[in-house]
Amino acid sequence: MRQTRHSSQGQAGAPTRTSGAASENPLQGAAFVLAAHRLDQLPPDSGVEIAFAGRSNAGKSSALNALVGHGSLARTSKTPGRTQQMVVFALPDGRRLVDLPGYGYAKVPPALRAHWKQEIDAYLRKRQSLRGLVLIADIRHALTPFDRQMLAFCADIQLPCLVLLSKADKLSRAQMLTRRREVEAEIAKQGCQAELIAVSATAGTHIGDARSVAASMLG
Ligand SMILES: Nc1nc2c(ncn2[C@@H]2O[C@H](COP(=O)(O)OP(=O)(O)OP(=O)(O)O)[C@@H](O)[C@H]2O)c(=O)[nH]1
Ligand SMILES: [Mg+2]
Repeated sequence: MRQTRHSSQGQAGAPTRTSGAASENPLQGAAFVLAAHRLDQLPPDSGVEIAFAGRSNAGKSSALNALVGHGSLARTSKTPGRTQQMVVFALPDGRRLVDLPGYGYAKVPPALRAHWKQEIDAYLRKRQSLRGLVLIADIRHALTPFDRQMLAFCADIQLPCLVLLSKADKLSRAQMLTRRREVEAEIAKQGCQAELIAVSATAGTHIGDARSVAASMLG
């Protein structure tokens, strides 16, 4: 049974932070460590890490790259299902970022999908070094049942959560605000105290804000 954590994050919908112009990136210098197919292949469960989760093709790897300021660290692809392992990166001081496989991609064989559901579930429940979840959702689409489960899970164990609505460059400002409000309502419904930020990895919009929250999760 993992211990309960206390979130230091604000309410969903809290005013966006204004650290975009930060000249120093607190997540700078991340490097690839390993890619794991099973939990027991992950680095020892000590120190601290945050994980990136979300539907396949939501933009998890792109968001991770934008946050660490290294455009090609995690592999991205137009084809859903690119990240098929738990890919671990570490900052120079050893704090880790874990890119989880995307869920919900229909073309992934059922056995592999079941495997990842089980591994992600076990990872979230057992990993003591996990300090926060970055949940990435394409701003153009409704949250999936799995996204909602993730929010409920974070609420349940009081794991800090940062929801990034990705690909914000694909919507007008008015559409973006509407989607944001809808997602805020869903977050509140799950009882989750998550930060919510609409970002664009390609345009760099609000990446500095997201980076600050991610860095604060890592402590
Ligand atoms: N326009 C735009 N495209 C984006 C953005 N973020 C990601 N993409 C595109 O979305 C596609 C999927 O991005 P990935 O980062 O590979 O998505 P993922 O969630 O890691 O996908 P899987 O590993 O397959 O689960 C790629 O074609 C990216 O270039 C964004 O902010 N704006
Ligand atoms: Mg990926």
